[in-house]
Amino acid sequence: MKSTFSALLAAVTLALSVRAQAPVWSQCGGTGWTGATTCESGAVCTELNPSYSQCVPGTATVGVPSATTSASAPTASSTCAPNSPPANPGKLRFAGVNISGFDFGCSTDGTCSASGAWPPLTQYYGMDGAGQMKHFVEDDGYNVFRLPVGWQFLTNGAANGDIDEDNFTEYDALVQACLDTGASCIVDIHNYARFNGKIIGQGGPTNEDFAALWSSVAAKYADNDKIIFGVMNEPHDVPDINLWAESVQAAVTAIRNAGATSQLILLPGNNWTSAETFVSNGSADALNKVTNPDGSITGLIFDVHKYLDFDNSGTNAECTTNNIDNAWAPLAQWLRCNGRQAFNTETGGGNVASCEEFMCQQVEFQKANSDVFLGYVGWAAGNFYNGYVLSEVPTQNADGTWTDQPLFKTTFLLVFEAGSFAGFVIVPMYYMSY
Ligand SMILES: *[C@@H]1O[C@H](CO)[C@@H](O)[C@H](O)[C@H]1NC(C)=O
Ligand SMILES: *[C@@H]1O[C@H](CO)[C@@H](O)[C@H](O)[C@H]1NC(C)=O
Ligand SMILES: *[C@@H]1O[C@H](CO)[C@@H](O)[C@H](O)[C@H]1NC(C)=O
Ligand SMILES: CC(=O)N[C@H]1CO[C@H](CO)[C@@H](O)[C@@H]1O
Repeated sequence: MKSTFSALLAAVTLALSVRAQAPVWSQCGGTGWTGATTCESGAVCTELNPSYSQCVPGTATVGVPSATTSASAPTASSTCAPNSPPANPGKLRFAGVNISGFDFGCSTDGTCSASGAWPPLTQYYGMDGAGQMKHFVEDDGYNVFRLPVGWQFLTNGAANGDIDEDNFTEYDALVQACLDTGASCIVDIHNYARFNGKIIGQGGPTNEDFAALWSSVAAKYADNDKIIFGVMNEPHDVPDINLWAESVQAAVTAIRNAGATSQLILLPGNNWTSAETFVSNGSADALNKVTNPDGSITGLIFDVHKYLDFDNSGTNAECTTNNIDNAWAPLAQWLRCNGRQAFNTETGGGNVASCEEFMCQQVEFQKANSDVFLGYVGWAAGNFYNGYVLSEVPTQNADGTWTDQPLFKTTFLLVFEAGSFAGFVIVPMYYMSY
């Protein structure tokens, strides 16, 4: 009887352990984790931080419970090392918001209608983007703004690098207002890898045209180390990723040769710069070959976007994911293995509870992996009206003070603040839940 029971127990245990094999890249341990703690063949459960262990590709002993794997780096037989985040990640280098307006009228085929651009500056009859940025820095402690603008606006419609000085003066007023706050300022060409429907270097403007644009723009800001050059917003449906990498290379070379030798440059991949498919889509390998003129990769940072709604479109109020398992964890692994870093320059959600929860988890994960993630920039403030689903536009009160949108005030801000977890008193539970 006893032996029969033992055999049965063994069989049950075996069945459980077989069923408990987690697929590669999925969670396999961490604070409060009750799911599978062993990984399927070819992956090893690796502790990324005390609250999150993950199945990482590797040939180390399969089936070691995360509890005994400890915080040490994965065994030498895994595909790369080191692959664990720093023990004391500190805080993210950047956090901030997009200040939208000069990009209005730009559609996803790279057509930017002249009548659409609307400077988010009161002197040009827009909203008070300068005041918003000042508030975000002085009252909230944010330190980066992304300033989207259409190529057509800068050149007054020309598909080359001939800057229209009158139009540039308007855009530069926003850049200078940003710089005046002491923050870093991302100059973002918001053209989806295109100009009026045609793809740069693949039927549209040549790489030389694109380089000329960046040469002109970079020359304006070559002496300012607070400027970050965002090569292109959200390339998508680009047929040849390797040709696109050549276009990006042309921009990088132009920026550096214009005298902007030390600033950060953001390199965008295909599929709307999706963080989720940056590696699988081939963007990572293609853009990993882009270098500075001296052959180094100093200051070359991958640009990735990720929204939290069900279709990653950033058009729905409700959030359905923290993007950790599908996007941030595998991307962190790839970046670490390849000695690279990325910057999440667009993310966001509605000002609702689901977004506060998931955004908090996403940003906390990024912070725990701040060796490979520079930070995040929320979408969006600037010229949006309050009814806009992802509005992070603060409201100015009668006494001149500002009131932030809920998501921006709670989730973004509290997570950004230095190592302290005090903020989670106000947003409880989220930290522990992944
Ligand atoms: C350039 O600026 C002028 C003046 O604001 C504006 O009328 C024009 O539409 C701009 N050009 C483009 C292509 O946006
Ligand atoms: C990458 O995504 C684009 C769509 O943006 C698609 O056309 C292309 O086939 C994808 N490439 C790979 C390797 O998945
Ligand atoms: C683009 O990325 C999204 C997730 O961000 C993914 O669902 C979709 O399949 C990707 N498309 C391609 C063509 O890779
Ligand atoms: C997700 C999102 O808010 N996308 C916006 C990007 O910017 C354009 C304007 O350039 C908006 O129309 C989109 O809604």
